[in-house]
Amino acid sequence: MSDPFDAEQLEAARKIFAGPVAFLKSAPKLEHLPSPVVPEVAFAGRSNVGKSSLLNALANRNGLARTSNTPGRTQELNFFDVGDPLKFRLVDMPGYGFAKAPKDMLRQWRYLVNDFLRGRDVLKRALVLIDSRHGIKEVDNEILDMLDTAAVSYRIVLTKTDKIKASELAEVLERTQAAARKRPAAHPDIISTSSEKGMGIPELRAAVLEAIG
Ligand SMILES: Nc1nc2c(ncn2[C@@H]2O[C@H](COP(=O)(O)OP(=O)(O)O)[C@@H](O)[C@H]2O)c(=O)[nH]1
Ligand SMILES: [Mg+2]
Repeated sequence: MSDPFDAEQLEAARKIFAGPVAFLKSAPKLEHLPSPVVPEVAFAGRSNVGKSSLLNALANRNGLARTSNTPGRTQELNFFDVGDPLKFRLVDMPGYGFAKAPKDMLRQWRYLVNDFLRGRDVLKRALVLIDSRHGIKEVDNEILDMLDTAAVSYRIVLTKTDKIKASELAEVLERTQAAARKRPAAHPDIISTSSEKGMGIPELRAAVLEAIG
């Protein structure tokens, strides 16, 4: 499955996320970014992949990141402060890949995400969410390419694993791992999660902590 994080790492991560986690701000444009004072870990994924649910599960707080069924209209980077004193930030990146997105919106997404990935020195890692029912799709390859090109290290995280059988999960895991091994900036190990069942959440917390060093 995922990396063997030891008990100590899992406990340290649990403690941090049991403490203060608070929404800081939304940045629709790069000039609205908060000052880069602490390390950041970004979450990316296609619209409806379960990103908001996973952020809520990570922080153990229900209304932190809004969950909804209406595919993302907003093209913003959302920043969350973790720790008091502030230790690091989580960045909820705008979703992609929803049907009927106007060309303008796609262009705006591309600029915002690309500029952020290339210019953000404090960005330590990205976690790219992939729906376990589908695996990596064509729409996901663009963000993976952007991350590889910008040399931002990332990990692939499978979501909604409660929706598939164990045999299907093993199969998608293997396929996704094989794809990750071909990508220069990808971590070779995949984390399987279910926000619904709480599966993989301790490991994901540990992966965030590991990323910020
Ligand atoms: N069964 C199941 N449903 C999930 C899970 N995570 C998210 N969902 C559902 O998938 C839909 C999209 O979730 P959301 O977190 O808003 O996705 P986002 O668009 O990526 O932020 C919602 O209806 C969630 O309730 C999960 O782990 N298991
Ligand atoms: Mg969302």
